Amino acid sequence: MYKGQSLTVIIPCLNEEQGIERILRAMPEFVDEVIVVDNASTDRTSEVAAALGAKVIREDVRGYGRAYKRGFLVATKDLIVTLDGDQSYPVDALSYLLEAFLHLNVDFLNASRFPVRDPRAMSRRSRFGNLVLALAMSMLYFRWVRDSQSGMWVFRRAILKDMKLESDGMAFSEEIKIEAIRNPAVRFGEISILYSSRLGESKLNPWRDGIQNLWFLVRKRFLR
Ligand SMILES: Nc1nc2c(ncn2[C@@H]2O[C@H](COP(=O)(O)OP(=O)(O)OP(=O)(O)O)[C@@H](O)[C@H]2O)c(=O)[nH]1
Ligand SMILES: [Mg+2]
Repeated sequence: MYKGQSLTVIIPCLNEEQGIERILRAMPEFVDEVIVVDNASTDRTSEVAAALGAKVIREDVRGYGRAYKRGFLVATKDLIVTLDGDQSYPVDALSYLLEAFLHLNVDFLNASRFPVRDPRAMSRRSRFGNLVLALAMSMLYFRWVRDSQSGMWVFRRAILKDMKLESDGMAFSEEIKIEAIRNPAVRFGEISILYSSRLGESKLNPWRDGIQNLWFLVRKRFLR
């Protein structure tokens, strides 16, 4: 519970046994519920997460978006906070994000990884790709969002009922932001956080996911 708001943290994980341990050990006391969504990891992600008190949900179909949609069905608290299981997003910035969320009086707060302060945290190629995706999203949806691909958000669980979330893959991250900015009843904000290099192996396929996400932006804008 944080200033009267109960809190669910959702973390999608595919083979993140190192990261998830560090994150869960650092999870602040005020978090009411932690859900780890695992798509058949072959390492000890589930065991580690369960041992450290998280509710572990198994989803049989792979995919980042798929994992989130499953997690949302299980979440029960007022606010949902998300982050990756690889320790790249700052779990110790939770109270800072919640303060900003409450102070800005928004319904969806996006944690932007930019400007990237640690050059090891993100390759130049990824920085360039992220800039292209941010510009494309802003032009297509008429709203400047610096980090369309950030995996850390704080939002009211109640806004999910008006969202049409279809992506099962990495495009889910931009899709949830589009659904938020397209709804005039949802107040959207963005602030910077400190992004670090991940533990464990990346699940991102930069070219494939980058092009798919760009195509997804166009398709969602014109075909749906
Ligand atoms: N449950 C589940 N989680 C996934 C899947 N794919 C990726 N993830 C998780 O989603 C998060 C984001 O994936 P990452 O590999 O970190 O992608 P990224 O942050 O864009 O790339 P990096 O900068 O290399 O970390 C991580 O916590 C992954 O474990 C999946 O198919 N199922
Ligand atoms: Mg990551």
